[in-house]
Amino acid sequence: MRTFNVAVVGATGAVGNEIIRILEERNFPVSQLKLLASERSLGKSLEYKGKSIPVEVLNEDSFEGVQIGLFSAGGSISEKFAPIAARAGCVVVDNTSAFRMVHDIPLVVPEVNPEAIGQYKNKGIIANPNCSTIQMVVALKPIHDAVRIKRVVVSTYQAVSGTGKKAIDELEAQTRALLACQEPVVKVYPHQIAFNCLPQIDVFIDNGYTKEEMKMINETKKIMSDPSIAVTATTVRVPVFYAHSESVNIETEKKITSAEVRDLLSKAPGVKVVDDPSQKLYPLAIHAAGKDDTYVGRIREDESIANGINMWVVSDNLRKGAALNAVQIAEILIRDYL
Ligand code: 25A
Ligand code: L14
Repeated sequence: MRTFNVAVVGATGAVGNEIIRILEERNFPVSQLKLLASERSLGKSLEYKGKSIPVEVLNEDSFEGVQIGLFSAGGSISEKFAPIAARAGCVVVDNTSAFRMVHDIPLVVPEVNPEAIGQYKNKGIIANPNCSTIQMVVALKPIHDAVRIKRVVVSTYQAVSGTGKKAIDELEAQTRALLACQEPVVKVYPHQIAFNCLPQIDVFIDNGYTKEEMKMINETKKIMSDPSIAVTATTVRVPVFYAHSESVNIETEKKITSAEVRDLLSKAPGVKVVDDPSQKLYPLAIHAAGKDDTYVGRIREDESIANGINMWVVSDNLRKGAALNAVQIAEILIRDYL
């Protein structure tokens, strides 16, 4: 079997750690695994397939002889180092927002637009979408193909792990402090996250939306190759560690019943329908955490309009929302192109 030299950039972060686990679980054909992070991680080692691999400091020579680079060390690191890696002949799958809306860089969810991967040849870079967008389009695609989606109204309930390790630590520390009647320390988020909901993810822009909301709007159109789909989003941080939940309201061109949606989604790749109100069964973040699928439930017709559907969509934001999607892209890349 052919094997590949793979670099993980941001290996010590929340997403990087998950990438290493998923390469291992899926038996990705790795010949040499290179773990890259900043000077802060120098001296650390991480486990891969029972072996301890030292973390190296990312620099301009890190990509010699590397065929695939999986990046999640933040947008500014990708802006600088992804083109350097590409010039060294390494194909980059980038988890940050740096290149997602660049017209000749493909933005890929394998269940939705795997054919776009071939466009990696333009710049040597493939962008991985935002976590909230990925799980939503996995559920939307089969419905769009069947009855064309005209408009989507989505509200998210996002876990803190999306922000990285420091946010996971902050939710834990604030929860402990408050339960011990102490003052919570607020550092990562603009307000206390423990026992609270924050209707702000990323920064605000001039139109009153946040950048996270605009990512969902713009990325959905690009991945579905349909700029005519109207999307509006409200993204909310909730005190959950792992897995994002979303309330998704859809207006379709042709009528579709909730039974038909249930049937379509139960056959869709990457989706599991969990939808039995009589048994109080619906997707939950605590069940989706650590899993690969996108779970859909609470499927019902929107009785306020002629052709509408409501559903509840849950997936692990570090897995399908980031690391797993990136590794799935790399699997198609080596199977069809490298
Ligand atoms: O800039 P963005 O795009 O908004 O991204 C912001 C953050 O989102 C996460 C990731 O956080 C990123 O930093 N992220 C990225 N893509 C994501 C996605 N698709 C995503 N989250 C969800 N979905 P993270 O904490 O999970 O990962 C950070 C990793 O990046 C490495 N890194 C940072 N600067 C680097 C670098 N690598 C190379 N060169 C650089 N200049 C970082 O390694 C980590 O692997 P590290 O060595 O800097 O950190 C190791 C440990 O130290 C902690 N830490 C981080 N910053 C500080 C710190 N400790 C002290 N002071 C700091 N300033 C980390 O928590 C880690 O445990
Ligand atoms: O655009 O803080 O991929 O939950 C994903 C995680 C943006 C921030 C991205 C979070 C990031 C988001």
